[in-house]
Amino acid sequence: MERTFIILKPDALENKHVGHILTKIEENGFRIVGLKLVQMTKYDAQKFYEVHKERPFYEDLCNYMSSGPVIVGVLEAENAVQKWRDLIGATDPKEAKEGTIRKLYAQSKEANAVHGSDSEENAIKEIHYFFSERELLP
Ligand code: FUP
Repeated sequence: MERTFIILKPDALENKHVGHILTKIEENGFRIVGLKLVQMTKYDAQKFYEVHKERPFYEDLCNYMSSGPVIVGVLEAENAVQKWRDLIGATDPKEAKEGTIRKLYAQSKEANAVHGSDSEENAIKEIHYFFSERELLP
């Protein structure tokens, strides 16, 4: 079984899409092994998105991700990383396929409802950034 790291972003909470997104997670056979509400500081966001620090959107993205509460979580399934990325759809909701979470609930490339790790290696790093071992189901 593989694990992936997810974030329900500030727009998902603001627009009251949390229940819909959790339903999608359950309907698609993921096991929720960690889930909690977090208010990121700007520093938290800068560290989390450090790989993007040279990109033009980095500053705005870090401000956005620390602008309100988010829900961070850990999901488990076979091929969880790819399975979650398929379910969330393209970064830009205009390009996301019908039925994907971003197509249904995202507002823009920045306020795009959810995050998902892009590799198993990054999933492990991201999980450890937000969760201690005792916060996760075995
Ligand atoms: P994704 O893996 O789909 O979340 O997308 P990326 O890793 O390419 O981008 C990371 C985050 O940067 C996205 F979730 C949203 C943000 N972003 C922007 O704000 N503007 C852009 O043009 C591209 C990405």
